[in-house]
Amino acid sequence: MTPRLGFERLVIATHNAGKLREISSLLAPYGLECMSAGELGLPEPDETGTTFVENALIKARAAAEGLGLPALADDSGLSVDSLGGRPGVYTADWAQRQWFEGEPGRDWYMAMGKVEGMLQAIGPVVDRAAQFNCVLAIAWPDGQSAVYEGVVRGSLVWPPRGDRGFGYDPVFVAEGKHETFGEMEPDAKHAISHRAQAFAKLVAEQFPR
Ligand code: ITT
Repeated sequence: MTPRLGFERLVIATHNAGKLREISSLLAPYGLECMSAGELGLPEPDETGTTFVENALIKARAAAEGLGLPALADDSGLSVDSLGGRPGVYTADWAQRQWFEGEPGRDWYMAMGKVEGMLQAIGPVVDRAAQFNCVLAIAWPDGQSAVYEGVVRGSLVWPPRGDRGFGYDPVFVAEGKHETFGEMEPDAKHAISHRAQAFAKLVAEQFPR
């Protein structure tokens, strides 16, 4: 049987501020006390897996074991059909680590440009279909775990549009939409995103009515 979260403290095992914002807002109605691995000073584990599931479990388990509390991790990424699914699990790695006004971060504009450059190198007419995947993993200090997956299909636009969201949001338009994730209201993204879909499965199992 899948273990369940009680009304307890939950560590959100991410160091990505954009993800933390979205996960905190998705979790807000469920009455858990949430803390992030970043604010608790937990180091980032090496993401040595080759799948979203493996990496999500690595992050959730490292936090649950390190802090003795249940932990929720997110491993996600952008997979572009014409690039054979790249960058996929390596999505974050395609953005160089940089310092922005004294804060560590990544250069997302450069990463979006790299994807676009590879698409344009294929030729003037190229399939721009892509998807975001998200795996949410919960790990408990006793070694139990559960995983939930979500996908949203769409296509890539250039140049980037919108300064809401994070990461590759400004170049991704979900199927049936016209605005990029970077232009959408946060609630509109939450209604359809890969993370929201994984979260809906988590809620169905962890917080059944
Ligand atoms: P943590 O491991 O600390 O959670 P990370 O940024 O390293 O943070 P990932 O390894 O899962 O996380 O990398 C996923 C990358 O995919 C992330 O950095 C974003 O650039 C991108 N990504 C995932 N979900 C996204 C979304 O909703 N919108 C835009 N980009 C997204």
